[in-house]
Amino acid sequence: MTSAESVSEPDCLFCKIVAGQLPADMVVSTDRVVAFRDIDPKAPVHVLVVPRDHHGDVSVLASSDPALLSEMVAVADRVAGELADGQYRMIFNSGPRAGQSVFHVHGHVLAGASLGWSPA
Ligand code: D5M
Repeated sequence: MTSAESVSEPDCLFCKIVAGQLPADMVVSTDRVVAFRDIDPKAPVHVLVVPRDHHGDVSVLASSDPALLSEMVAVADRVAGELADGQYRMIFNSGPRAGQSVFHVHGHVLAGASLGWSPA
């Protein structure tokens, strides 16, 4: 399946970014994954790693296409290597109480600083 044939949802914000219907500050693009800067950065480098295909959250993706989840981690590693010193935190918010607001799976890649540890 090519990127032009990605599985998408019509009302999904990230599907629209993947399709080029909305702008984004892209940093990496592969056959199955894109990475673009978060609009509300929480670290000097804050990039979202997003599969082109629509999956609601990380647990759905882990069940349906674990190889794609692995590709997302590889892209996160590439982003941190290209934009920072290779060290990073990757976060998946799964569910509204965990802070998920966009229901197209995405990993937050935070890098470029010493990171604190205070999610609450
Ligand atoms: O993360 C969703 C993230 O998506 C949140 O950090 C803001 C970011 N966001 C929302 N709209 C955009 C656009 N248009 N470009 C880039 N980043 C965006 P969650 O874990 O679901 O809360």
